[in-house]
Amino acid sequence: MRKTIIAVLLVLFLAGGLFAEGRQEGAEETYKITAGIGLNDKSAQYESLIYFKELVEKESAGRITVDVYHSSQLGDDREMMEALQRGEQEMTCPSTAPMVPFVPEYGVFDLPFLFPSEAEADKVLDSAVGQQLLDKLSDIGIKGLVFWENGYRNLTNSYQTVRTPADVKGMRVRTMENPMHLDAWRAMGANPTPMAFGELFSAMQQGVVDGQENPWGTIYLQNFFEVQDYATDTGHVYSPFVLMIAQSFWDRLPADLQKIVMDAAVKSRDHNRELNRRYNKEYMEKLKDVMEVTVLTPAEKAEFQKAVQPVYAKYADTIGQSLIDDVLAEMKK
Ligand code: KDG
Repeated sequence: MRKTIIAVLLVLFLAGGLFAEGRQEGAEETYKITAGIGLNDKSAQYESLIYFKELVEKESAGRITVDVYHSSQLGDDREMMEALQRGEQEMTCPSTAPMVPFVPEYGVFDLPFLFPSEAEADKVLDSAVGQQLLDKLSDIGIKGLVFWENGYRNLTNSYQTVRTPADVKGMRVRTMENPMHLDAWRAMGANPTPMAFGELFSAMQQGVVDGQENPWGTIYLQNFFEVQDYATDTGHVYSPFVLMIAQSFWDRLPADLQKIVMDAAVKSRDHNRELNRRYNKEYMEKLKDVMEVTVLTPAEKAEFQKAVQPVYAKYADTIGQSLIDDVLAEMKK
């Protein structure tokens, strides 16, 4: 009798071990990445995620599958980051601006007119300073993989040509959910209001806001020109994206699969920047056919730059002056 009980316990123990692993002996465990983004399925962001998916699925020979959801189907940037923290979603790719409530240091990228060119942005984002910022995400249960690009943001509005800060006086401009963006637009004289991306189109359509700011590709591909007649190349801030994965998921991945995901992330970064830059150029041209696009002279742009200067002093402490200095030094290298 005793022997039978021991034998039964042994069988149960071994079976339990197999079930806990979630696989049959001899078969390899498979993993699923559910990835969500805010932009639609025409965006460079979506195409880059598909590129990442195809690479990972091919290189892992099907051990990892990636399911992609666009157009905020899984929630807005903040909600998706929270889902990553809870381990309920594996991947997302927010702009850095709505990440600031999670990690204040990301505010460094919200400093208006920080990066004079995309090349300088790449230099900083791919440097040790950029890596430190990606690593900071582990404090909040997220693994930062690489920086993708959203791009330089430009103002659109529904009622008039904008050439000077005086032209935005009182304009109800939607911004991302970020205090520095609100302050920058207040400093320019506008009446900004923060809002998740998924609510923006109908807010413009219903006249809840007069304007918004986003890269050219987004303005075109999200059909914003249907509800906005005027655009100005303010280029007031360069908006990076961060491709990120739930830390709890990452920690469960075997080392060989972590390498496949990381390698694909790096490849997707280069692909994304190339594609996004091409799209932003092409779609700016296309927008000229469907709305009035104003290109500022350097002197006119300088007016906007001057108007937002107070933001630098106000946020130096929150971001950390030494981080700002590191970013500026990296840019000059
Ligand atoms: O997935 C990214 C989008 O949700 C969002 O970050 C796009 O730039 C954006 C905005 O204006 O909210």
